[in-house]
Amino acid sequence: MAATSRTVVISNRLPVQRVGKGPSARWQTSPGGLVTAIEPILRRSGGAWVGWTGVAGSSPRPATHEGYTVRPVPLSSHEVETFYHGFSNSTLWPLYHDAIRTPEFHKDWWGPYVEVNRRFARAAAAAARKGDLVWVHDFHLQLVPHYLRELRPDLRIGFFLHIPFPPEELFAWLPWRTQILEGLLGADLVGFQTHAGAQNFSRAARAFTTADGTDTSLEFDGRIVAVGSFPISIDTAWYEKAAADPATIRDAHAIRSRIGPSRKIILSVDRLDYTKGIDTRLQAIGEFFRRGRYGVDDVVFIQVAVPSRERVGDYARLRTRIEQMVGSVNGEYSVPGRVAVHYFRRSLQREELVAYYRAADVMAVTPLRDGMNLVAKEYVASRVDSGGVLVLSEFAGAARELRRALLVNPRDLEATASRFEEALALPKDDARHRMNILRTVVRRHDVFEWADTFIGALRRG
Ligand code: ADQ
Repeated sequence: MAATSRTVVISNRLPVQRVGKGPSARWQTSPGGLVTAIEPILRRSGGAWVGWTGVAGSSPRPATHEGYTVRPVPLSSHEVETFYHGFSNSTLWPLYHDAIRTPEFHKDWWGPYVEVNRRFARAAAAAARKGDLVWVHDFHLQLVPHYLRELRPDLRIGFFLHIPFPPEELFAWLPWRTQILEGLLGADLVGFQTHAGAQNFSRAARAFTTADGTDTSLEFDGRIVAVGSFPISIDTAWYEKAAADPATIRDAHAIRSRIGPSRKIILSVDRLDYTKGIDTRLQAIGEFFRRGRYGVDDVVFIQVAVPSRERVGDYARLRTRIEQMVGSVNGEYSVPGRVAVHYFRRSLQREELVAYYRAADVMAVTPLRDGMNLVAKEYVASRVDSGGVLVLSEFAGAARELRRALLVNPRDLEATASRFEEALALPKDDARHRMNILRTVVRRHDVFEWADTFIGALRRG
């Protein structure tokens, strides 16, 4: 195995869970997009994955799993509060998503953010061999490139941001804006979901640091930092296979017959997060039924939402608000035996999700702001029958690639309700044509191509 070809991946959460106790304890891969894409690279070339287990307190020793080293980084319960729920989820997350919620700026969250980033950098420095490629992921770890370069100038360091990078005027709010930018500029390659994200970053770097250059190449501290867009994707072949499985087709039929075979289904699937626009979408659904072109005998709206970050106040309030709104739309429009909105607050198995995707006539993916949004791509990949219509927010990164979806401004409730009507009435040929074009995009650009392109660009420099 060539020493230069190894990769060290750093993400806030490890892609594995510790199962069992005592001597029989072992690591088990948790299913997810990132690990699906990156594990094959690590398996092929060896390397390490550095991250937190998700449990506060001391962490297990590094161990070998699937041909690479799993290196846990411990977080204390105070750091979980300040670094994770605080600075990551209550400062950076809202700020980077157009300040949909007001970001909180607290000095006593910043210190732990710095300290945890330094710890991740030290763990990565210990895991990496001379000449390894290092790939740092996401907003929790934006200082890692800088600290890692201090410790290990021999490494090639890449950074990928999964969420949007905000426009300069918004980013300027951050009291620690220069430190964050200098943290990122420690990398050789900084990648974003969209061209706009890359451009926003380069502009902010020129405005708030000594970096100089173009939107794709910055000179900083005597080095060149490449900047680019690398839209993430999904394991398209897995979704196609699952969607074509007779058991999935049976499950999709079962969902339809339970709903009422003559009724059309509008479906949404989201993490329960204010960026996903679930409450705004419910308002649009209310408007849709109010207009009366379609009633509950014709259409049902299904919202599947998996709870997340419930320790953060905004999320707990959002959940209450959504549940009140579901009640309100149903109170207004449901009739005996015909509910306007089905709301499932739970996580579904991936195979179950695919059955819902296959059952849905219209998929409503209407986040207020989203780095990419993989649900949109999963829906398209699952429509091996070329059926279904995707209604997609202009403010999801996915809208840059999935241009033949019915695009919508989710804050325009009238326009969103009209898009739902249009989607339901779209002539079959037009719908199939659009879906086939979307399918070509997700087949050509899957998550493996994404990872190879990023690693290739990092290696080339
Ligand atoms: P998220 O905002 O978490 O991540 P998103 O792209 O919306 O990511 O994907 C969510 C994933 O969770 C999808 O794979 C989906 O199938 C799954 N999921 C959602 N609801 C579920 C449910 N009820 N049950 C089971 N699974 C469910 C961030 C950024 C995104 C970016 C991704 C990847 O915010 O913009 O696309 O990272 O870079």
